[in-house]
Amino acid sequence: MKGIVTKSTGSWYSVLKPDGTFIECRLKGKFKVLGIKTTNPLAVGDHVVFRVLREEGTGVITQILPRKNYIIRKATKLSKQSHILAANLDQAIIIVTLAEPRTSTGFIDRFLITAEAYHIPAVIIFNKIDLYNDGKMEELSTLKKVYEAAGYPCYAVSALTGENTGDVIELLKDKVSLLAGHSGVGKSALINTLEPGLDLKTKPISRAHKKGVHTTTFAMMFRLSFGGFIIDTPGIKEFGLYDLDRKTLSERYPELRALMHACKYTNCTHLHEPGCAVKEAVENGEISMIRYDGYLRIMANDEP
Ligand SMILES: Nc1nc2c(ncn2[C@@H]2O[C@H](COP(=O)(O)OP(=O)(O)OP(=O)(O)O)[C@@H](O)[C@H]2O)c(=O)[nH]1
Ligand SMILES: [Mg+2]
Ligand SMILES: [Zn+2]
Repeated sequence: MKGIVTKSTGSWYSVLKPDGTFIECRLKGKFKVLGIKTTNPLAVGDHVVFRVLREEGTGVITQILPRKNYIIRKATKLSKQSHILAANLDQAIIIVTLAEPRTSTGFIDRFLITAEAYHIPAVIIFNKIDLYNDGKMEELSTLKKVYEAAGYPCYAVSALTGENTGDVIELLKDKVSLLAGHSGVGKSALINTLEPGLDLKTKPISRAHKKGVHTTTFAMMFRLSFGGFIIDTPGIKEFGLYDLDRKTLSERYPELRALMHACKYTNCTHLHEPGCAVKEAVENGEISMIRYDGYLRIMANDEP
């Protein structure tokens, strides 16, 4: 029988069967998928073949079907361990906030770079807008412009008041979407607002550290009543780039990619070469300084 992995905790996987019910399964033998070294051979969203053990009422996964795509990260920038967040996605959504816990543009960019590397459409949702003062609202409008110009749809919502969450329903409808972001940005709270029946656990951020307290502890996929699936994930602190290649990094920036053919040198790194169309576009404001600075920082040294 075929099914979809909706939850993975240690050695057990919840698998959604075609009839809409779930079965707890174990994995049979050792699986090496696509030769990627990861801490998890199977991820939420994986399509699998399983066999039912009648007596136990559980199942054994015997095969992982080919993945349409997947999104992977390193535990930290320096870590050798990598982790598949989810597989077979229609879109990857990063939830961020300019309130607490604040998300840096560096973190956003790393997420977007990874989504680009795996050709998964990425979206940014700014949450907790009910807490933004005038200064933060201005900052929001600047960042929205920056990322929309780069080609990423941006939403600004409040999971608390429900403001603009109707637009998010349109975004999610009939798609498989991943929600990722720092702990405490409101991933689970947003899902609860969109689908109140789920009643996912949420917790206030720590007053002392102004950070989330890692309430969600494993990734889980839910069916949305209005159509589609959503994957809630545990908060992540850092988004380490798996398989970073500086030679092709600029191809992971849509707005740089669009200009690179106009550079004088075909192997232009857009750092210091003469006749660089990217640098020119940064200088005349067509490419955002925030994005270009972030590109320089990753190129320079903060990755192994
Ligand atoms: N004011 C305000 N608070 C919010 C909003 N969204 C979420 N929160 C609060 O932020 C806290 C953290 O929300 P969670 O949904 O638990 O955050 P999470 O991203 O799922 O965190 P982890 O599961 O730890 O990764 C909770 O106290 C929420 O009530 C919002 O739009 N406005
Ligand atoms: Mg959560
Ligand atoms: Zn260039």
